[in-house]
Amino acid sequence: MKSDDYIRREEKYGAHNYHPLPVVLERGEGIYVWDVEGRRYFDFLSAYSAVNQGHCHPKIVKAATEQIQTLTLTSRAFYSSALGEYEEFITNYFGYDKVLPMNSGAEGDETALKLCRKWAYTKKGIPENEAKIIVCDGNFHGRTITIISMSTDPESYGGFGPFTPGFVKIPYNDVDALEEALKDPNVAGFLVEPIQGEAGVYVPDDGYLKKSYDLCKKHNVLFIADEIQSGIARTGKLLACDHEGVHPDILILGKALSGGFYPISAVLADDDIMLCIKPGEHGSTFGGNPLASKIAIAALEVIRDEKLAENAEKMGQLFRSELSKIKSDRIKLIRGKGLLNAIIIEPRGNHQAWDVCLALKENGLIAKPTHDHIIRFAPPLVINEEQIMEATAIIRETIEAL
Ligand code: IF1
Repeated sequence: MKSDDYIRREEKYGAHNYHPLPVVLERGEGIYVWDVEGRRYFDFLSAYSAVNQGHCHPKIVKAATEQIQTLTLTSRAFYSSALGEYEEFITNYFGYDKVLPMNSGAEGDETALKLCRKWAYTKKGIPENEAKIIVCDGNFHGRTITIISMSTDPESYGGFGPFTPGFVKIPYNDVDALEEALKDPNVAGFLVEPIQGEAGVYVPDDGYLKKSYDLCKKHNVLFIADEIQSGIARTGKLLACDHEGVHPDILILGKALSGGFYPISAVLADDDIMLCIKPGEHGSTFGGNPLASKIAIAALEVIRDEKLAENAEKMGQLFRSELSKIKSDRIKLIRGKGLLNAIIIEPRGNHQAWDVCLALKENGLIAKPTHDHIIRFAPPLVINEEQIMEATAIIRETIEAL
């Protein structure tokens, strides 16, 4: 079978909820993936930052293989020998009392919302069913009904109503708007992405997170950070909040928590918040299973042992400085932090970000447009200097040839 055959088969039997770039991948190693014709590509998406550790990292493969032959799932009806080890490891790693393990990122966000509401009624004293959570315009937290109820993107929420109430939407990167919204005594939490991914790698002003955190403290409101995409070394620190010394009240992790092996998400908080949820009030069949526990430990060890945050910082600076040398009026702006970057394309005729991504693919680098005019560049964090130079040369030649 050729690429076209694989594509036609997916079109025929799969729901049409995606519009993938026409490349059919079958193998990955480190920063590279190979298609079914054997062509190699630089992976500049990293599965939306889920494979920060690089594809099929041998240490994670080893941990997963050992555990998959031993015990994969017990359910939470019983204890397992692996879960406690993982819970101790991850809480020490991020500096929280407790963790609540889930699977997808959306479940992590849902868990954080439920935890925040429970805290509002049992600790803050907000009247039952009155709690509000502040969210930001342009947010992306996943695809469930409650999460799209927070969305301001018609593509995400359109046609899927009725929606979950209890959210207040304010502009992102706007401390004054937050201060105003916090005047409502029924506000329980502020949910924010430290860098907005889907919005187009939108980096807020320096100080935004710290000022927001301080305002939340002043009003006894929980600061909830969705670090599913920005966390786990992607932006040059372990967490994007670390750039401003902010320790969120509730931290949501996903994606690279598994190194791309398996859907693993986690919500971290201290006891006064986490213990608001009692036995039987929340959970999932797969969350915290032995396989996930061992994979997540290995994935986080790789981040630490290979100093991937430091590498993301260094390689990110090199990447942006190389991109800034491109002589083309088609690039309007380069922005990002660490190895979470984007370029804003000046559209010309029918040539949009999508066409640039098609041309990049032909030249051996795959990346994904977000909106019509933005291309996100987020390679695995194991990338080295030589590979950055090679990849930026591809990007330069592609864009200069347009
Ligand atoms: C898709 C974007 C990335 C996320 C944050 C929660 C979730 C995500 C900050 C939900 C998921 C994804 C999912 C992916 C596209 C994608 C994405 F383009 F939409 F914005 F990464 F940049 N919080 N992000 O970014 O996690 O339930 O998917 O595990 O195909 O929808 P999930």
